[in-house]
Amino acid sequence: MGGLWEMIILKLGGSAITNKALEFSVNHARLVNIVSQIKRAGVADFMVVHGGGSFGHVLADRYRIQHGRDPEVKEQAFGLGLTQMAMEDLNSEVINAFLELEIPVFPVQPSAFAVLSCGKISSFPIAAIRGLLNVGLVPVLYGVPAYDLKQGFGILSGDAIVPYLARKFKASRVILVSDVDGVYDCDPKSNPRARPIKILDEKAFNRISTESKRGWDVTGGMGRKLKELLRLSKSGIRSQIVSADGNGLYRALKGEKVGTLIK
Ligand code: ATP
Ligand code: IP8
Repeated sequence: MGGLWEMIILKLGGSAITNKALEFSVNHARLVNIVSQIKRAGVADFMVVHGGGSFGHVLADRYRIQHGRDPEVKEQAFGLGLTQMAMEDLNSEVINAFLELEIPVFPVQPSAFAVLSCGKISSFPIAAIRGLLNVGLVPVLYGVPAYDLKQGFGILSGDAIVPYLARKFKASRVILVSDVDGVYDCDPKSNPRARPIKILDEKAFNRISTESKRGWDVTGGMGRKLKELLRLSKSGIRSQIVSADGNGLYRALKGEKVGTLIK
């Protein structure tokens, strides 16, 4: 790594890299567009976290994994493994897309070491991630089902991993890639008259709606994401939400104020 620490954390939203309306379907065009822009921008120090989209969320919802161990849910323990495997399938697709463009990524599976307590991170060692960065690799983490001290197991969202890593690695910036080109005053997918928000602070957040039609999102959707990012901005780390289509990610990586800035 260079002398000046310019760590960027990129979250590839499940809404961007999968086809939400189709179970277990990767949006290859978007994935390739995202990775090409990262390559073109020539970023040096960064790590990637991706979400679940139509892979993890569908199964987590089916087996109610986010609420913890529940004897009422048929074959729930079996569902835990299936959810993890679905996330590994999606992670393989993401890893391959980066390797094809000769970006030296390395998959890091958080359920192997993360411990939750009531769905929140209780322990998440970062020695291996730091080491991988130091030898020039780009760690790629992802949302997973994970062991939980209080409820047996739960879901560790990529949206919780992102601020955790951002604080630990004193990230300079966080960029989230989505299937929308930023935050609006309500879901632009259900309201064509939704108005874009350029800068989102606490006050603006309290005036917008983050209700979404996506029935099987188990980790809180846009509302939870924005709460996490507003909290992060209080620690001095700014984030930005940009579209996975077009060249918004490239422009954001180059420092342009595209999409929505959270501060
Ligand atoms: P995943 O959790 O699978 O990783 P993601 O991080 O890409 O997905 P979602 O949690 O699906 O993102 O949130 C993005 C979605 O939020 C958009 O597809 C949009 O429909 C919805 N949404 C709801 N309210 C708003 C809003 N006010 N502004 C913009 N998008 C919104
Ligand atoms: O999409 C959730 O991660 P997220 C992962 O980042 C699972 O919230 C397994 C549902």
